[in-house]
Amino acid sequence: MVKLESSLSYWMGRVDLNNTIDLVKKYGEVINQYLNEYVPEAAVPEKKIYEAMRYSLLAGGKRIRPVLTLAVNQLFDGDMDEAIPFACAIEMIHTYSLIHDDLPAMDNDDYRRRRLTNHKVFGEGIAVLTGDALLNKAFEIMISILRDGYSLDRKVRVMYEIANASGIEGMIGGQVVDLESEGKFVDQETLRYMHSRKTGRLIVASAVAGAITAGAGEEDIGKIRSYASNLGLAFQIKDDILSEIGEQEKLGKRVGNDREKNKSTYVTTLGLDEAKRLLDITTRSSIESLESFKERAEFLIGLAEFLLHREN
Ligand code: GRG
Repeated sequence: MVKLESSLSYWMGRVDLNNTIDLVKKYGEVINQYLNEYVPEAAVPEKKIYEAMRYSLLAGGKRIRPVLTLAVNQLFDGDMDEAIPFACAIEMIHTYSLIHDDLPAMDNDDYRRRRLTNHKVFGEGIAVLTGDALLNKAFEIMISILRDGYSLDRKVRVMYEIANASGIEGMIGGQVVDLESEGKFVDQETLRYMHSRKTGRLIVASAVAGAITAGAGEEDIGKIRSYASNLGLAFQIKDDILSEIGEQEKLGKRVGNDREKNKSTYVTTLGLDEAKRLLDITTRSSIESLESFKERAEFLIGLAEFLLHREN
């Protein structure tokens, strides 16, 4: 366990990242097992859609969002079984967004998660339907557990968080701003607006889902919301840095795409050094929100640091 200290800078670099990585893997394995069961292979005339869903869903993403849900649930001593369906639903929504984002009508990418993109393998029609099917499945799963186990109120609240974060006030809204910004100079404020919706809101919903399923109080939910919103911003800044100077082999997708498409990113807007500085500040701010949880927050602190140093 790490020693307690109120100063944030004390925490940075003191969490054993190997422990963090081990736990990310463990949570990730649980998620993979459930995803595999939620979307099985099927010997039906429409088996292609199952195949296409599994192709992208089980392609080995980092599972950061569902891991956050489970980890926050555990921080508040929740029952992990109650959080798993929501964690899986979130990963399905995230995967649908990646499939649609890769389509020729959007980012037109050939590689994702170290594989050819969904439309490159199954064709654009099936890829559109695969995204739709994953989004639908996510809600089917959440609705199917409404009557099981603990409080209906809490579950409905989690569903609302997830639906709102994925919709026009969240991911889709941010994606629209992104599409409309192509080829234009975008200032830092607009970048923040866009990314807090496009990437940030689902990351916040993932963490908040963990807190609500565990029955956390409002003040604690607020702290988790603040942690995750800075974490989401840091995640995006890191993504922009990796898109510029990452290694394609490690990233599993092409590098330099954003610049070629004339997209404004934290790197093109601020420059690489300033983007790195902002990444550091934002990561520290995220960790700061966890201060009152003391050593119980060790994994979430490690996760923020893990994302700061990630190479994919
Ligand atoms: C099409 C409705 C719609 C939305 C698309 C999230 C998104 C909105 C597009 C993804 C484009 C992109 C590369 C965004 C940058 C941040 C991001 C979400 C990266 C991918 O998430 P990771 O790194 O991916 O968690 P893995 O594969 O590890 O799950």
